Parts: sequence; C-alpha cells; structure tokens
Amino acid sequence: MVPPPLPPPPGPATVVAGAVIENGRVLLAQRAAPPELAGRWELPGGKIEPGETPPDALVRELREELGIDVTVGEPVGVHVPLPTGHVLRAYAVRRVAGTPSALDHDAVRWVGAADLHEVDWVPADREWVADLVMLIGPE
Ligand code: 523
Repeated sequence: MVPPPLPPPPGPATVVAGAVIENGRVLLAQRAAPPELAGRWELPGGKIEPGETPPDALVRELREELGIDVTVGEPVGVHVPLPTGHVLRAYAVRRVAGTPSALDHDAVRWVGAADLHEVDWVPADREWVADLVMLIGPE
C-alpha cells in the first residue's frame, strides 16, 4: 500500500526570489507570463516544492530559469503577501557558475542602483527597491 501524501504544512505557501548582485548591479528577469505580469521585471525565482527549504527552491529555480548555480545568503527586505495567497521572500544569492540566460523569461538584464526606481517591476518586487539600493551601494 502506498501511504497517502502528507498534507501541506500550515501557513501560506512560499515563493522565493533571488538577488544576484555583481559589480554594482542586480540581475533582473522579464516575465513571459501570466498576461497581467508579462513584460514586467522581477527578481527571478518560484514556488517552493514539497520537501524543499527556501534555499533549496531558489537554487533549483535559478538553475532551471537562468542556467546558473548559486549559493543562498541573507534574506532581503520584507515578506510580501501575493494576491495568489502565497508569501514572497527574497534572498541575496551569489553566482558560482554559469552565464544567466532567459530560459523561462523574455529577457534578463543587469541594473544599477540609480536605475532601480525606473524599472517596470512586477508589483510585489517594488517593495524591495530601497533594500536593493542599499545592498548594491552607490554607483
Ligand atoms: N512572483 C512575484 N515576484 C517574483 C517571483 C519569483 C514570483 O510576484 N520575484 C509571483 C508571480 C506568481 C507567483 O509569484 O504569482 C509564482 O511565481 P512563478 O510563476 O515564477 O513561480 P513558478 O516558477 O514556481 O511557477 P510555475 O510556472 O507555476 O511552476
């Protein structure tokens, strides 16, 4: 007999996002979907799957979506509630291998602190602009 699947843990499901910062710029990705978010820019990431920790999920998502290997560092900014009922959490990450490519997005680009306010962000990620400016430092 195969046991029934465990129920999901209590509390809202988590979406994780990664801030790759190099040479005074952070890596942003342009969403391809859903229609209401397509064309807008985010810190790349995705939903935590059963059995994963947030860092596990972030390592997997950035490998799948950008083709890079990262190590996960400190949390960035506040936890942001999403309209979907998920909670979105960001972490600073360090790229250890690979060149970022838009495998799941429409585009990727590196953005410096001075330009972060002008980005056409997905609404939730705009919460982190001041935190990212502090992390990146002045240009
Ligand atoms: N966000 C968001 N900002 C942000 C991410 C990574 C995700 O607002 N930086 C939102 C967008 C979606 C939800 O979080 O409403 C799930 O993100 P998604 O679609 O990137 O998660 P995946 O990649 O796990 O999604 P599936 O395609 O369903 O596997």
